[in-house]
Amino acid sequence: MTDPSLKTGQTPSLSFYEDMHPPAADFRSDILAGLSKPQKALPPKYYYDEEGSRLFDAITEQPEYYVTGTELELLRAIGPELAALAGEGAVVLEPGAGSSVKIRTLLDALERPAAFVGMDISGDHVRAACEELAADYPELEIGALCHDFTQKLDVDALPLSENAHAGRRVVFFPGSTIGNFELIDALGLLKTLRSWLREGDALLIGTDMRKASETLEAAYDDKAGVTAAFNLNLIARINRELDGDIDADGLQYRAFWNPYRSRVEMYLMAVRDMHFTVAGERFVIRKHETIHMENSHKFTLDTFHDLAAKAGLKSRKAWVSGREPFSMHWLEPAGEAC
Ligand code: AVJ
Repeated sequence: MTDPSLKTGQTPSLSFYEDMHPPAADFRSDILAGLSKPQKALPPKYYYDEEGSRLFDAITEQPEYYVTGTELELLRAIGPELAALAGEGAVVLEPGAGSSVKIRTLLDALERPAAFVGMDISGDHVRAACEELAADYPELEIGALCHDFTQKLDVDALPLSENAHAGRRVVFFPGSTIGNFELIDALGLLKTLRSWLREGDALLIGTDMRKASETLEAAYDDKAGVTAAFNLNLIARINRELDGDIDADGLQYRAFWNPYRSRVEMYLMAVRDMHFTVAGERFVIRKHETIHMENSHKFTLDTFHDLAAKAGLKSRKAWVSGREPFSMHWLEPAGEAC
């Protein structure tokens, strides 16, 4: 399981680095499959190449995109309550370790946390992020895992100290990333996160909430056009990496609030008929036909608690931001998942 060249001791700043060898994503076949569907669709996980990650960071700085700022503000405000719930010596695990400002806010709020374990599908990414954290938190035991959260994970088997294993586990899943998944997959992911918890452990998860459609549609289609560029960047990536010839000028970005499914849906819409080739395969998109790019589900406290309950998680405490409605949930295992 452990890459012998990366064992403890050879990575001085980290307590451990383990590569769990997540199944490699196949960009080519995923894109071709998506473009072949009757409703064309592209998987949002491919947004985040270097330029895509830069564009996403730029989205979080747009005045209309309240999500990131609101969550951070809320996390800061509830710090003392989180410290009380977690107690001393907690172990924080973060799947998709990305936003170091949020994890730092949490770690700073807690009382002498024992350990942090970052996980990401990109080994390089998680290792770099955790090493940076280790430089600033010398007291903390820090491990990095190259792991995909759809894979099995035995947290008891992680090479943490005995002291850390004894601490309360807090799985941290901020950003309303859960909202990106179809509800059935969100449920599956919650069950997976639930399976990492013992009695007394917790899942701390951020979920964006339903609000006025104007606010939502502006947040996902900012005036400066950064979200549009973020979507069109995936088209550029397909053209570059899969020898495609999609004319991005013939595609317009559209985001709308679907109240019936409680989500913002994002599309690229063709303004005229277009024929194009990707990886040697030919496609046609008709005028006004769309490519479904992404969903961002929004919850109420009740709808999220109902979903969590189906995953065997009960709410101990929820906080709602006073700015734009955004919620943080402290969930604990409740019996078995159904
Ligand atoms: C990263 C999934 C939380 O849904 O708000 C933002 C992604 N896409 N603007 C979100 C996103 C366009 C974002 N998440």
